[in-house]
Amino acid sequence: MRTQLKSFVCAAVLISFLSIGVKAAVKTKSETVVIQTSAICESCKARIEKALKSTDGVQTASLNLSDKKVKVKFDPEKTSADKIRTVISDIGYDADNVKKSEGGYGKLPHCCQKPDKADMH
Ligand SMILES: [Cu+2]
Repeated sequence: MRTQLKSFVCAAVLISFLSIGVKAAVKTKSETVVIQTSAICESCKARIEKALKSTDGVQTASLNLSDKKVKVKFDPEKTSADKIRTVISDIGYDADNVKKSEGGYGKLPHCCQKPDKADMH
């Protein structure tokens, strides 16, 4: 009788641990990354946020113009911080150590083009 009770308690504890584990797994399907961009103005902000929000796996994206950092919440099963940097680079902005793509940069309005220091000579 005692052994039965013991194993019942063990099973109950195990089951509750398992369900906590499952809940935790569901919760961690969201990661946040903060990326330094080369945005300049409101329309840069809108352009970057729009491109990110239409990227599969991105949940939220908000760019702060005072430090030009974009905070992105994403599902790590669908996308990654590296892919997100590539999206930003493709539309013409630097993203951390990923340099802007020339193609994307050329399509930006002039006021939104921020030349590299090396290009200014
Ligand atoms: Cu701009």
